Amino acid sequence: MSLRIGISARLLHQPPPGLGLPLKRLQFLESNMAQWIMSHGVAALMIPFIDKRVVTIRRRPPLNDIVDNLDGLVLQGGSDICASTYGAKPWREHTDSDPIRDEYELELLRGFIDAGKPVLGICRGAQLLNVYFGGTLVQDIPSQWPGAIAHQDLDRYDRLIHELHFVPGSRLSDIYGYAPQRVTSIHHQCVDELGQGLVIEARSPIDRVPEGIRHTGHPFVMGVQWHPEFHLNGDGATEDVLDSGPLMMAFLKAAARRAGRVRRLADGVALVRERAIELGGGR
Ligand SMILES: [Mn+2]
Repeated sequence: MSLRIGISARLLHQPPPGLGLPLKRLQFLESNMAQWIMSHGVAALMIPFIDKRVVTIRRRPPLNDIVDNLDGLVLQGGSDICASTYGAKPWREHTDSDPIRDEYELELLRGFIDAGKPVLGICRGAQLLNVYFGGTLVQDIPSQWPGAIAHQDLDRYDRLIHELHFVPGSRLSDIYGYAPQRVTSIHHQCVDELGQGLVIEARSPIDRVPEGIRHTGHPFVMGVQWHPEFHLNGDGATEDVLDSGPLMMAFLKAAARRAGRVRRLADGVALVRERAIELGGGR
């Protein structure tokens, strides 16, 4: 059976008029994300959000059941993380943040990290990883990071591209080498104080804005600030950008390794038999 990769949902609590579902909450998966994962021959499955405050939902599967059925987690990008989620005051009165999604994704993260399964956070997902491990965020790069280059342009969207350098000795440099790369940039927040056990893997070279983080105590817990899934549009919008394939392959290799370990443990009898054959010098 192919690997199964869970993806956290983007939440739309109040869909705009015209979508045909007024007053209904939507959860969605951005198409490029599904294509990026499934083009590697594995299944991508969105893990829906369940509102614990809705009393009519009497039973929901425990988190462990969901995690047991999946081999890894990808966190989609999206709205800002609430400043209160990491104990900060919001940088302005009205922010594009969603405490419900924070709570939902932090719970998923806990499940996958506790189970030792690989996690890949994209954009907001990278920031959420930092917050999960106790880190903080720069809430608005343009107003709070002197000398910062443009990391977001609402008109150009995924056509905004900047340079990327990998940190010496990083896992990303193992995957990609040290040549300067070009990546999409659609964010106005970034990692500030690093969470416990995390290291910076990549930076935007001109302003030193962190663009990749990794946890050193887990086989594969990584966050990238760019959008690898938008590097495959094939429409000429994102030419000469970093190849997204090797990053997905590294993530999936970690997922396969973790899944293999579990299978061997579950199938102890077969393992013992294999060892007996080896010891007996049968082969
Ligand atoms: Mn950027």
